[in-house]
Amino acid sequence: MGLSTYSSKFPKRWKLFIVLVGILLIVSQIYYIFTTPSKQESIPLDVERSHTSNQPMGGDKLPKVHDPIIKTPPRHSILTGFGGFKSKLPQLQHDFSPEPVVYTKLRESRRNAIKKSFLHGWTGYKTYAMGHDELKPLSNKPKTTFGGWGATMVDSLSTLVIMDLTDEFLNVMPRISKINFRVDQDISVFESIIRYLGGFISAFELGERKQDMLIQKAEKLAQELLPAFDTPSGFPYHLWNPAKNTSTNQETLFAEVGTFQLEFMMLSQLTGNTIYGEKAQQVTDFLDSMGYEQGVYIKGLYPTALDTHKGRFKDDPSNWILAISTFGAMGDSTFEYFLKEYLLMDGSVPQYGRMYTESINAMKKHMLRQVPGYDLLLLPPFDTQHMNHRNSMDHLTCFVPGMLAMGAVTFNQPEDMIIAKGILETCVFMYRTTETGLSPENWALGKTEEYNPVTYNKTKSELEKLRNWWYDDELVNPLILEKTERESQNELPVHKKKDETRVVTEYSTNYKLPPVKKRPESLYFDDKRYLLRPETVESLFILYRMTGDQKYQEYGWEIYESIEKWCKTKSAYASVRNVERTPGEEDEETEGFNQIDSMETFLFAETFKYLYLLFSPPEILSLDKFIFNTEAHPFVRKHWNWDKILKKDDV
Ligand code: DMJ
Repeated sequence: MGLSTYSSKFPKRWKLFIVLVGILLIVSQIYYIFTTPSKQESIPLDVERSHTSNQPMGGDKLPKVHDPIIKTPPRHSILTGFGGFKSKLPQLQHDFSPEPVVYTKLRESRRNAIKKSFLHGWTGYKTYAMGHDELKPLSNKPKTTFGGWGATMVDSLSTLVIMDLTDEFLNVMPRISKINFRVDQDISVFESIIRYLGGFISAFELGERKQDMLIQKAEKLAQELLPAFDTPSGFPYHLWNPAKNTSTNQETLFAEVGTFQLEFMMLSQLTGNTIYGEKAQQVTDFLDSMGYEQGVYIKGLYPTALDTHKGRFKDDPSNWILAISTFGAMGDSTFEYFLKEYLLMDGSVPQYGRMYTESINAMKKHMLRQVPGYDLLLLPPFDTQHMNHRNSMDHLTCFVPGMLAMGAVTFNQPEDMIIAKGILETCVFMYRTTETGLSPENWALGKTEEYNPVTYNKTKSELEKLRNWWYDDELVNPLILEKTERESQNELPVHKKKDETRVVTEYSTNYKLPPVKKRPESLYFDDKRYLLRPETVESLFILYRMTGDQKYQEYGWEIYESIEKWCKTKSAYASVRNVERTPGEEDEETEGFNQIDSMETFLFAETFKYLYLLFSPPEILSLDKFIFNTEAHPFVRKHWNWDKILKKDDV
């Protein structure tokens, strides 16, 4: 019997009833689809962009987001990362245990205090210098330092999102949309990339890709900068004039040729235009291929000064500074980007990991110095041509502990974690030992010795004592005792084993840091200014997130309190002239005492952000879900598709 015959036997009013029920079911289904919240763990990120020409290249396609931005509870916020992402690499963050309520209260009160400080500086900038690059925090005058495009405004964007300052974030959008990058000025390619380009990309992502204008601005800026890469070597010029399309000099620095790859790779992903990522890869390949003929004397330890036309490091035997390799000013962030590129690509490009480990192994072999009897490690510049070390270290080098700690876990190098902690103790010591509790810009230690894991952090008498068992027949070789302990540990499940990098989280509301040790005799300060720099708090944030050791939070809080005490001005925050100087009887305590009329944009982009994150719940901006560019702008980790950019099977 056919369906039609069957249905024709149905009475008319039943037919009508069935049709009505059908319509009701369809309508309720449609209503359900549009009103029920997504069951995915996080807000979908891969929203199709409204213009079709530049589709994102990421693999995971998800529906549009309809919720209002930012004000979503943390668990479902983009700040907890891309829900579908699980890295193939080892987990970086410590497994934090749940917090007791009293501790949460303390942590939150500190986090709020830091947000208030950020707002104090931000309000000053808005009041006196909105749209300019910087505010001079004593004279309340604007200052042009980076093209006049509003560097503080753009560098603050990702922090505004992270601190849940949605209105402030939205209020600056109209100004940002008006920025014109084609100026007749020499602008720094490096600074424009890390502060502006990184700022736009990160804000676009953290704003859940709702502000298309941000990615359009990023691309506009990158288009202005692309001609600066048209050099014989492919290394970008140090300075570039977008209006004249020229550069005035052909010299550049190691840090400047290796600190655009993350931003350019991300830009290619987000716009679909592969040119940026290709440029980035070309430069990395060129660096990778450089050897003795190009001025690299030790594999992995690249010197500082480069010639963009000749495509080699600068070489002049009479100028000792040229073959210097450093993890501080002028070298720093290229080493950082080797590791972070490896992480961004989730380990799929071994080249970056190899380049990173080559550099770190050479650094450990040649550059690292220890201070007898202290847990301090010094990482001074090294003359790769004459094989000798310098005595000084700058605050900029203090990003290294964070980098080394992440590398230690990524490449399973436990010793790197010990070194990270040692260098971080040095950086923190430079804060804790001064009158103001702020670190100098540069310090030197006359008496150091080569880093030696066997004798590191041991005094002469401790070393002597360690051998006492030799001469006492009653005593047993400590290694035999240790072995017995190790054997008993082996019976424990893996996650309970004692391990340098993972300790049980302890939460105390009354944590007492040990008093600072006496200064080593040979310590002196080359440059006593504190310029509001972030590197030490950056490493404290990373080390805290990786170890769960509360000591790092307490160090950070001390630093924050010193910034509040000595850097705050009526309108914002100022750099400090001399970290050793506090008002004496002879000093009139006038406003601006010991302060410099300068507030760099990284105070907003980095220093306050890292301090805030140090006291945020650990799932916010987890190291396993985000990569921070060198200016602390977070980029989302996910399974991007790199094939189109790299166009090769094995790099
Ligand atoms: C920042 O602009 C970046 O971190 C850069 O890599 C070097 N240092 C400054 C802040 O000190």
